[in-house]
Amino acid sequence: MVVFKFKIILIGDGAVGKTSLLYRFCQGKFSSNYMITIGANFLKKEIKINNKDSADLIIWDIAGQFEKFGRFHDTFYKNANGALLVFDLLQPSTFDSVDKWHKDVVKVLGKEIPFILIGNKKDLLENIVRPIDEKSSAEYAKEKNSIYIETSAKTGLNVEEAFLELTKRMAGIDTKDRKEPKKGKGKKKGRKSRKTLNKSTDRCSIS
Ligand SMILES: Nc1nc2c(ncn2[C@@H]2O[C@H](COP(=O)(O)OP(=O)(O)O)[C@@H](O)[C@H]2O)c(=O)[nH]1
Ligand SMILES: [Mg+2]
Repeated sequence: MVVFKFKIILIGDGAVGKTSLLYRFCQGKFSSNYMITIGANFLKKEIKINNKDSADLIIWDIAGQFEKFGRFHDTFYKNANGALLVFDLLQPSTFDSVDKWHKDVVKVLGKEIPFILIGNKKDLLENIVRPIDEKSSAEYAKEKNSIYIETSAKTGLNVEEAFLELTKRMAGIDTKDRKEPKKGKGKKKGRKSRKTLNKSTDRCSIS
């Protein structure tokens, strides 16, 4: 029985739906009002990986004014274990930025971290021709040893799945080289000693 602790960062251009994905994952809701993230919000959420393991996730959401590349990114990325790299399925320029975001993380952290490529706002794709070829997104993800998932923060489609898939990858679960967190570094906690996260300790600072 393992309780992992992971920091996840939500990255991608402005208005692709990062805050909405977080809001959906955290509260199961969607708001169509444009939400500008002020500062860097984060929330904690416990997720069950399987009937044996779970993870305490701390998910960081980058602020609108810092979505442009700059020095602040160092603080935001620090100690991140994984990332959801989000683009808007209707805005090709946001897909063009994906590689810049990927490179920025690798440059700042000095290493690759697990990430999932997210094409968001799938609900808006009905009855229109896709502006971004699905194959290009899947190929980009595969090239980087990752996977591609299409989500909708509005309907909730694949949102939990995306976080779960990332968590499994960070934990090395379902892969041959499963990484057990090291003992004595506060990363592995027994069920008994672990403080259970509940609504009052969850922090969801989005309004
Ligand atoms: N239809 C639709 N709109 C979305 C979706 N996700 C986000 N939005 C809208 O897109 C806009 C930008 O979303 P936001 O979460 O603030 O993007 P962020 O800047 O990346 O954090 C808001 O008006 C959201 O309501 C989605 O899955 N479907
Ligand atoms: Mg935001």
